[in-house]
Amino acid sequence: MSQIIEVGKAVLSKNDELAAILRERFNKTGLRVINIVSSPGSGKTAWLQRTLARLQQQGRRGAALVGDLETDRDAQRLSQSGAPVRQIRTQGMCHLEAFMLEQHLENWNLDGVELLFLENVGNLVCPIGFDLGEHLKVLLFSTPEGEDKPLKYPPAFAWANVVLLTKMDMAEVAGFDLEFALQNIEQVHPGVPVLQTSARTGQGLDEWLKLL
Ligand SMILES: Nc1nc2c(ncn2[C@@H]2O[C@H](COP(=O)(O)OP(=O)(O)OP(=O)(O)O)[C@@H](O)[C@H]2O)c(=O)[nH]1
Ligand SMILES: [Mg+2]
Repeated sequence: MSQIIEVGKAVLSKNDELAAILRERFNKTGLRVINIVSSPGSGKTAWLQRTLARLQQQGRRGAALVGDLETDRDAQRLSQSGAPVRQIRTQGMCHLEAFMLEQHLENWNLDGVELLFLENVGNLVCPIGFDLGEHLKVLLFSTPEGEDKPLKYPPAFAWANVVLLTKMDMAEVAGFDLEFALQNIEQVHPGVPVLQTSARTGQGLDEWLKLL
């Protein structure tokens, strides 16, 4: 049993070492990196499509690296913005790790890119333990998932620097109790900023871009 814990620690510290190297590299080039985590289907790709399109309009440059177990469907969606995009296929792994970033950043010219978005694998548990050298940790939580998710998955909410409540356009039809959800987030992570957003209507996009 103790050996299993030691192996786990070793894997994590190896990841942390590489993440620290990546962060230093990002800092040297001025690239700001944003790690986006949520359960599957909370709207990470839809929100990034909106974000990348708006950045393009403003003459700012964003790029995205997106992780899924299989397919390049999300990379195809994100590429429609005209931004540089790469897909990571994790082949069964439920999170991104620093070594995957290192591999996929190789020979990728990101000159002039200001913001690199990492869309993590859809999962509220696994990605939390793996530093990717990011500067900002963002957790998405969609209204149809239910108000109790912060209470059931506290590490994910405690991890985040900012929480985005997504699919606000569906709140009413989902019977979403906004006040209760906000209370639960506050209970798990007091003071964390929460943005109310919708990729469908664009709600919250200005606030989000200001924050970035
Ligand atoms: N009504 C509504 N639907 C949305 C919104 N954002 C995303 N969706 C829909 O929700 C579904 C999942 O959205 P995605 O953007 O693929 O979610 P994701 O988090 O990237 O999913 P994975 O990458 O599979 O984890 C799609 O059918 C989207 O069209 C929103 O703000 N409002
Ligand atoms: Mg996605």
